[in-house]
Order: sequence, then structure tokens, then C-alpha cells
Amino acid sequence: MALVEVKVPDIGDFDEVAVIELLVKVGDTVKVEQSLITVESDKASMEIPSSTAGVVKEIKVALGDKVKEGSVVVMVEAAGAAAAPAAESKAAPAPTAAAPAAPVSVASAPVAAPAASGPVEVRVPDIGDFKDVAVIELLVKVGDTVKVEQSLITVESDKASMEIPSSTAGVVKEIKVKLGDTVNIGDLVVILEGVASAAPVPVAAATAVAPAAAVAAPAAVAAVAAAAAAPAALAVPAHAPGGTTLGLPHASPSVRKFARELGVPLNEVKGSGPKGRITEADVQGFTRSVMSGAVQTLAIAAQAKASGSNDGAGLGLIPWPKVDFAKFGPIERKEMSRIKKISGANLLRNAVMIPAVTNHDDADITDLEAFRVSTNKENEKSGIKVTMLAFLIKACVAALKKFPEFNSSLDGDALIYKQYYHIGFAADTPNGLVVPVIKDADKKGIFQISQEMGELAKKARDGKLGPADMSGATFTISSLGGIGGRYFTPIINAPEVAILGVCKSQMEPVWDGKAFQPRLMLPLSLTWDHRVIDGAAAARFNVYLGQILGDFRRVLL
Ligand code: CAO
Repeated sequence: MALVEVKVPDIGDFDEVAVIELLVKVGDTVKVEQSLITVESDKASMEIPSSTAGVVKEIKVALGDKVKEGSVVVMVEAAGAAAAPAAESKAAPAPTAAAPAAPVSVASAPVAAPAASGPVEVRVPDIGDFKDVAVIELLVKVGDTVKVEQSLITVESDKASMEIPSSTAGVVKEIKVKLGDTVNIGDLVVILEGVASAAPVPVAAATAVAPAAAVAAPAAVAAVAAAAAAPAALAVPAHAPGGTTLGLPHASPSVRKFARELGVPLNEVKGSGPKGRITEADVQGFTRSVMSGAVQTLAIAAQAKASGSNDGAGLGLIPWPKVDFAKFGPIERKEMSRIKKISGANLLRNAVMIPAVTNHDDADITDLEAFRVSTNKENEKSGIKVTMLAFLIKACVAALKKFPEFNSSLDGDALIYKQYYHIGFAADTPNGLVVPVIKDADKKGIFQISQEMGELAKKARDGKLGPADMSGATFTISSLGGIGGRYFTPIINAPEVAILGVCKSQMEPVWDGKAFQPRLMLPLSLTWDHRVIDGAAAARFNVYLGQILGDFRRVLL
């Protein structure tokens, strides 16, 4: 049986694209057109299909590699006769049309003539080998203002779906297609008016066919943990667990992108659109139902199984002890709250999977606390109480800027450095722990942070936090300062890589070189992911944080 090189086919205008997912492993039997890897440019992601049926003998790319047309992806031992059509493509890349999930690049040159003003016709650009594709979604309506590259409609062939972008900015005057129409290159899509200037459609203005199932795992779980307090009375979930993982779920590129951003496993979402198509509303409904605890994703269910009624078998451990407690005295059995169940599964995963280390330190906040108290006195009438946690958030942002790996996330063998600073803070509620997020804390002052924290903490206690209030954190602070204790080891809120635990400050004698001085010392406990951060960096982070808290003017430096 022949070994066949399966290469990256013609992927349109994309030059070098990064491998972001390996969808097969050595030993897998693949069919013709089965997706092998997912690649991503800055504009789109797409799956590279196999041109050959057979058994994967070798994978020639690794996550993060850059590939282009002709790069060898895998070596497949062709499956006898089944390999026939692919045999010819041994050396040649599979034709674009054979790539089922390729997000055909929609347009390098607009068919509509760019006009300076007045009505402009926007037509279907060159969509490759696709003919008579059906309009399955109208993404704009008459009166909408559209930007250049904004998607106007989604079309679908039997192989791929793609969005047709506008070549021009303006206001939609007329829509020339309706759902179910079939269109081809040059067909009129919309007429725009009020166009200030017409920009040409950039090369590869196209679509994102996001990887479907595989993107779900870590992000989804974290989002769910963080969003556990969403109100209970929500729409019935569109949930289709066990949906096929081969073949892409039926959804438009923008819905795929949306699902991917939220970390929603699209293959578990039940589509309510024509032919079972998954709509944006389906993804939102699914997210809400997961957040409310009405539904568990397969990943969470698997974790819950491995942790809840678990017997430790998932980890290769001895079984959890089963004790008849009633034998020893009276008992009462109470179900745990939904938040506790969901966050428990996440905490277990994070505790087990992250090689976490905690560094403890103290910060001298004598002057800062005096400043905070006097500020609150001066601003009594404003109704906003400046809290120590607000200063801690601001100080952490400064430390995250100085040590950016603490504001990163692991993505395979790469690190994603986030250039935004969204700080989560653990809030204790009657139903369990939730983590609301102060967004863009770097751009906010202490008053604004204090005020937002107060509002979020109240929403948390009232069980009214929405998913948006609890997503996107880049770093978390867990403060037990108002309660007590000295130090503790907080668990990292994956996919973040560090968390700061803070306990109650107290006056301590601190040696100044000549004498002991009474200073207000704040205990800090920084837990960090040793895959990303090392001990020296963690110690430096704490030292720097302590310096800022000791003299807040350093934030300005
Ligand atoms: N040291 C000493 N006192 C502190 C302090 C600190 N580090 N932080 C706050 N305090 C004091 C404040 O001065 C305030 O005292 P007064 O009422 O006398 O003014 C009081 O504690 C309450 O402080 P606060 O209003 O600033 O609230 P907070 O920042 O302590 O807490 C919140 C807000 C939402 C974090 C808190 O309500 C909460 O839920 N904490 C628990 C978080 C948690 O459970 N973490 C563990 C997660 S792991 O299971």
C-alpha cells in the first residue's frame, strides 16, 4: 500500500497560515475530505481536508507551524482502491473545490463599480468554483448603515458556506436577494446610498469557518464557571449532545466565529434554522442554558462525572470512600447549589491540571490605608466608598503590565498575551462563589472601579450577574480581607495563569534598620501556573506589587 503525501491545497489568497488544531492522530483512519488540521490567518480559519482515504502514518505539521499551498500535512497509507481518486493528487494539492470547509475567499475585486456617492450596486464577487449558491441568511436590512467588509448575506453550497461582504460603505436602500435565492458571481446583492467614499474590497475579505467542536473545551468550561450565577428562568436550551464530531455543524461562518469566541461547542447546539441550521440565537440560548446550569456541555458533564459522584477512577486513583454516615449519627442530605456544582467541576479541573505554586508575601499598606480612609472622609457625600480591593486591582494592572506573562493564557505550545486588563474578583454569594469582572481596569480610576465593584458585588449577591459580567477576565483577585485569615492558596481560574489571594491586613512590628515600627501589613498569596511562569518571576511580581502598594505614586512611573 502506497504512502501518500497529503498537502495543503489551493487556499485562495492565504499565504502563510498557522496550524491551530490537529484533528487527527497517527493511526487514525481518515476518509476522503475528512478534515485533518485547522489553519488560521488573521482573517479566517479553515479546515484542510484529506485528499486520500487511508490510515495516518505520520503527521508532518505541529501546532503553531506556518503552512501554505503545497506544504505536506500528513502521510497517509492509502486504503487500496478507496485511495484511487486521491492517488493522482499525491504530489499535487487537492483542488480548492474539494476542500469542504475551506472558507472560500470572497472577493479580491468588487464587481460593483466603486462610486464616490449616490447609489452603489454591491454584487457577488468572485467566489471561486462555487456556482448557484443559495442565500441562507440576510445579515442586513433596509436602512442599515454598513461598513466596508461588513457581511451582507450568507450563501451556501453543498460544500461550504460563506459570507458576502460589502465592497462599499453606505446605507442599505434595497436588498436584491431573498432567502432561498441562488446567486452567482456578478449578481446584484444590495443597493447602497449615501456613500462617502468607496473602498475596494480587500483581498480575502472573507469568512471564518471556525473549527467546530474542538475549540470548546477550556474556554467553555471557564466561561461557565465564571457565569454560573446567570438567572435560572431562561429559554429552553437548544442542546444536542452527541452531535457528530465529524463533519461541521450546520452554521454560517459568523455564527461559527461567534460560537468560537464564546467557547461554545457548536456540535452540541441544536439548530432551529432551516435544515437544522444553527443560528446566532441558538448559540445564545445554548450559552444561557449552560450558564444557568440547565444544561451541561459534554466536557463539563465528563468532568462532573469524574469529580462529583466520582470514584477517582478518571484519575487512576483509588475509589472515593463510601461511608454510611447515618450509622454514626443523625444526618441531613442537601443538594448543592448549581453554582457550587459547576464551579466545583471547574475548580477540580484547574487544581488537577495546573502545576500551580503559591508565593506568599506581605505589602506595607500603612500609607495607602491612611489615604483610603481620608479619601472616603472627604468624599462621604459622593456615596462611593473607595475600597482596598480597588487599589489592589489598579496595583495588579501595573504589575501585569510589567510582567505580561501573568496576563497571558496558554494555547497549545504558544502563549496568548492579552493587551487588555480585565480583572475578575471573587465574590461570595449565598449560592456560592462567582467571579464578576472589571473590564479595562487600566483605563479606569479608583472611584470608577470602586463603584463598579459595588454594583457587580450587589448583582452577584442578588443572583443577577449576566454572562457578560463574568467573562473575559485576564487575572483574578480573591480577597478575604474583610473576613480574616493570614494566607491561603487560591486556585487559578483557567485559562488565566495566575490569581492573587489577599487576606486581612494587621499591624505588625517591622524592623526599619534601627527599630521596630508599627506598620499595617497586607498578606498576599500569588498562585501561578508553573508551565508559564517561574518562581523568580512570581517573587518579582509580588515584590513589585508590594512596592506599588507601599507607595502608590509608583503606578505613575
Ligand atoms: N484587610 C483588612 N480589612 C479589609 C481588607 C483587608 N485586606 N479588605 C477589606 N477590609 C475591610 C474594609 O476596610 C471594610 O471594613 P469597614 O466595613 O470597617 O469599612 C470591610 O473589610 C469590607 O470591605 P469592602 O467593603 O472593601 O469589601 P471587600 O473588598 O472586603 O469585599 C467582596 C468585597 C465582593 C470581595 C467580598 O464581599 C467577598 O465576597 N469576599 C469573599 C471573596 C471570597 O470568597 N474569596 C475566596 C475565594 S476562594 O473560595
